Amino acid sequence: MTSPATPLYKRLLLTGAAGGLGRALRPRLTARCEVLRVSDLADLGAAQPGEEVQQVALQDRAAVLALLDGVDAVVHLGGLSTEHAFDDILQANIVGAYNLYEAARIHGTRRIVFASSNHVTGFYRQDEVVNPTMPVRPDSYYGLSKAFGENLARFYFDRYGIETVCLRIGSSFPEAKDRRMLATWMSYDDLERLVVASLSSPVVGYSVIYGMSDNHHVWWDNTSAKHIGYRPQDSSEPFRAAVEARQPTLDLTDPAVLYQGGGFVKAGPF
Ligand code: NAI
Ligand code: 15L
Repeated sequence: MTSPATPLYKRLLLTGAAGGLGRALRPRLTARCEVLRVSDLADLGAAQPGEEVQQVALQDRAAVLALLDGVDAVVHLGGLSTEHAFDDILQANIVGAYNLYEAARIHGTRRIVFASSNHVTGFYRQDEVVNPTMPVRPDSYYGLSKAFGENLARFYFDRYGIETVCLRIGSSFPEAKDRRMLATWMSYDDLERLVVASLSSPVVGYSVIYGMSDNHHVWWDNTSAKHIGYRPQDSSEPFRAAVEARQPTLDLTDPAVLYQGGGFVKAGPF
């Protein structure tokens, strides 16, 4: 956990708070706001000091409207986080994101940090370096839904002035588990740094940034998002020896090895 700081917002909403990243961020974001409203489809347990808890399905428009009441800023992690049948993705990630932005507009929410994904550009090859200004190449219905979320955020900024930082998160887990993650990994401490930078940077407008630690071999160039002020401090290198021992060779004919999206490029059909 990084060092505590003064609150950035009066009421901050964290969606997807029961998930892997939500559980990591929940205790870390309490210090960044006066009240942390945590929400998920799943049970979140009792409210901790400084918290409010609301169990909400993102596709429930009326419930999401109530969820945003009094909220100054959102860290939006909620939704399906891997490939699924299109109809399920549609409800959780597309209708859900629309409901969130519409509620933000109605309630005057100022800023949203949107958990997008590297799968928005998963069909670039692993021998290419991609930056946030390049065209999207989604690798799945999941990646498509995140591209929709990014476009939705662009529209709500251009028309209504709601600021968004889209985080194209790589692989944020306790450890880098395979060769691909040596490039895509982001530690939970760096995730916290990235989210806090996105919440505290004075002007973000509509911004897109890849979420990765300071890894040696990378596929993404964040030069165009320097204004966010994100400074990763961790690296996947400590995991390299164990990963390479477990996975000594790579099959260069496998699309999951050729493309940045890994297994997502061949997931399904559902
Ligand atoms: P997760 O699957 O562990 O958590 C997602 C949470 O959203 C779950 O608690 C789930 O109950 C909730 N949820 C799902 N459908 C919902 C619905 N219809 N209404 C309300 N809540 C719903 O995923 P994780 O790893 O914590 O990721 C968080 C966010 O970050 C996701 O949006 C994911 O797409 C994104 N992301 C995560 C990456 C990672 O490496 N962990 C990489 C790239 C993006
Ligand atoms: C994601 O978008 C997923 O949410 C996460 O579970 C990982 O699969 C990650 O991408 C990744 O690409 O490793």
